[in-house]
Amino acid sequence: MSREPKDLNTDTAEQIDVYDAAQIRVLEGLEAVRKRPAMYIGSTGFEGLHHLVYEVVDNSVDEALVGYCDQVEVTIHTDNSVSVLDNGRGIPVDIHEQTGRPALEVVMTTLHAGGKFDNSAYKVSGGLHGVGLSVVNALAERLEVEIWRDGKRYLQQYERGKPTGDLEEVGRARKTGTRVTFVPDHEIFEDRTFSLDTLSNRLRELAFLNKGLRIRLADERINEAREFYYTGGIRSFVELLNENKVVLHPKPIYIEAQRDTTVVEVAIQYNDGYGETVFSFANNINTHDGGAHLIGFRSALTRTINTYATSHDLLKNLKATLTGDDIREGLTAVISVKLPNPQFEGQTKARLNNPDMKGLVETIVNEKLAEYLEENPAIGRRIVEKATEAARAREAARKAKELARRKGPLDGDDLPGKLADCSEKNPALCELYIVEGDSAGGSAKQGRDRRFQAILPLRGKILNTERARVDRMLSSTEIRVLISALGAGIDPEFDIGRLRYHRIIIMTDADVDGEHIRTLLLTFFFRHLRQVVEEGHLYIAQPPLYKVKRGRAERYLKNDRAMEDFLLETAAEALQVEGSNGGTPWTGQRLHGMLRKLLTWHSCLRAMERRGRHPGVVATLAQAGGVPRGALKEEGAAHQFLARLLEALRSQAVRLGLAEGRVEWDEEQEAYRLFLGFGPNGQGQRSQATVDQELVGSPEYRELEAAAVALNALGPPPFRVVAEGDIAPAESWNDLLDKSMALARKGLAIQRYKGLGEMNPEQLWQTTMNPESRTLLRVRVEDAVAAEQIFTTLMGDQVEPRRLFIERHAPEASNLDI
Ligand code: 0RA
Repeated sequence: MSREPKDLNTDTAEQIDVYDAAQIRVLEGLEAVRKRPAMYIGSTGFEGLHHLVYEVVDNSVDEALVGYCDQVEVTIHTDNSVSVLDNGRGIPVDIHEQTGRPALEVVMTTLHAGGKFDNSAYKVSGGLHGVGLSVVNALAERLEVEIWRDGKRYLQQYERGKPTGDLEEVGRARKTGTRVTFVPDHEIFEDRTFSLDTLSNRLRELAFLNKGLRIRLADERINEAREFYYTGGIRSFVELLNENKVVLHPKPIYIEAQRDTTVVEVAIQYNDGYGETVFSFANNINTHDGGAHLIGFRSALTRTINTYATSHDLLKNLKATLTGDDIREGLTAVISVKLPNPQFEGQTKARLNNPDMKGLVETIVNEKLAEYLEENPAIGRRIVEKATEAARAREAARKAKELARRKGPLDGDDLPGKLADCSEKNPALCELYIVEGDSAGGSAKQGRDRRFQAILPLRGKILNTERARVDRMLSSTEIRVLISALGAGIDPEFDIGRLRYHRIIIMTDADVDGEHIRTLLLTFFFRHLRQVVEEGHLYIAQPPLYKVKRGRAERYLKNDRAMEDFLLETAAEALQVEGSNGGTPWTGQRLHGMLRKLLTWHSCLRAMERRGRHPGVVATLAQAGGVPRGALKEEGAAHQFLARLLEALRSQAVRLGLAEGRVEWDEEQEAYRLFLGFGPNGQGQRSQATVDQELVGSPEYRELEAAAVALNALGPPPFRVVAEGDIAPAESWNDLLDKSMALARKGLAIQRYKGLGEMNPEQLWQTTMNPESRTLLRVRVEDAVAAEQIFTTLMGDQVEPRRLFIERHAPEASNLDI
């Protein structure tokens, strides 16, 4: 790579003109992104929010694809910000001739700034991927880029896409790399809570697809870290998909070939089940709807295995040849292609449409798979045997279905007696509640709006369909009733166009049995009516978790978070907080804001304590006016800072013991740090703490400091919490929060619901069925890999992994959310 120094002379009139013009275009570009964010990131909901992270990570992965980066670290901070750090070459910082601005700034502020600043060998066009860092920047209320390059460390900050200052050189550097930290804009994203599991799944997928790339993910909110690193690449992916299944051959079949700049990779491993699990990717993007590469793969698989079977005379007692369906029974495979200029098509841009990819994949798989089978005849024979069994079973299933049809139709012409149907006939307006048990079914029937809500009570546990072929499945009455109520038939005659309800809502109790039934139903939909899930028709009802009563007034609260909000509101209405400085007491809205800040204070402090920080020191630091600017940059300033902090800590000496401290140079962070030691306290314990750049620069510390500034308005403790007829003194901020919450709970009767049966029809309607007031969870297949595993583990026939899974997830089992 050439890195010739650029001419820094920008003060000619001509250049300023060009710069101004370019700058205006830039701002217009990013304005467009802020006006219509969904056009660039798909949505401003959950998916769009996470897309921001993927976009940043993709840039680091591009750097890995060209061989300059082998580590990426993603961190979710406590304030909803995320940072992505890589050890690539660092985004270039030299001056861009056309604009006279540093390359970094051009990359961050120009839509599709490709070309010279493009490190990607496999550029993605079309779709939502590869929209660039500038889109993330436009949608971030704050974004910071840190670059290590050419022995120097650089920093620049932005707000809503606009630089708040120039790119600055801030120190020396021995390494190279880039770190992007951003806070999604609350004006754009309503809910900014990142999901660790969702990010995990995508990052794990990326680690599989780019073997040798080490991806770490840390969640500072719960102090958890994960690492994804697979030297086996997609082979390891297939092994994971088959984990806990009985496989027909111990190692996946692996094919890899490169033609010009196009790379094709395929990993295949059969298990003894009946399903087919195939994931396809193009340039690291999951092509959910397949496309040319998948078609090429399938056709090569069918052809090669038939050729092999015929030439080795393995189809003796079979009348016809093996069909594609036969050959894909029990197949687990991952196909990954990397090509220049991929074309993505279809509604969700999830199908690869480059026509030559079919032929290319087909040729490669034909050749290499045939070779593999010749060299591994035992495996070849085992695969053919399995497909032959499938062919026979398919014939038996066809007969069973005919029989079942004679027992009663499956297509909804003749509706089952247990179904309480609705009067509306337009499926788009109709809802079907699948309810556990006859008694809850009875309440639901009375409580519903019969115009558009139908109720289907199911008795007890339905059949586990994870390991059932169609013939056995159809021998279960409950399953037949369900299929016929839905009206769309079942594979291979399934027709989503005939689905009678566009909202299918699973409503079960929040106990262990309810969860089991819900999982069985999800298994059935996931394995046999996948399209219903994919098209967003499946939902889970959310009955409330709490009922709160005060006198005769009742409220329902859906979860713990809602409970917390409710208690805050109640406290703000009923209480009055007095400071020691005799100012106006806090009440109403003002008190509400203050209590929120107390909660923030409390939770940030706990988060930092979990990460090994000294809570007493951190609290004192934030309370005593925070960290002066540059206090760790210069030795003299660091000593003054230390003296001030020690002074503040001395007033806490009783609790902490006598403090002493020193200033040290922190090589790693290239800044000074304070080291503090505490002599024996009241209980004779000693302790120590450091205050360093990492601490004071962390988002949760900043949040803590902001909370402290607001809370300092309370004046020094003690405070008084005054309720009707009650006065409680509070000795500290934490004590104030505890006492306020305790007083808010007084006079409330809080009931935690266990089952739907505890509600009468009117309550069930109000809380769970009325479209105006209910919440539904939509079931998504987005996370197909995790779902695959959860179903295999929970529903498959190996007992030990299931026991482990349940043990591992027991604490969260009340909220199993697939
Ligand atoms: C353009 C050119 C070069 C590197 C990068 C972009 C780059 C971008 C990102 C984004 C996140 N991490 C990144 N790492 C690198 C190559 C510059 C050179 O010639 O050294």
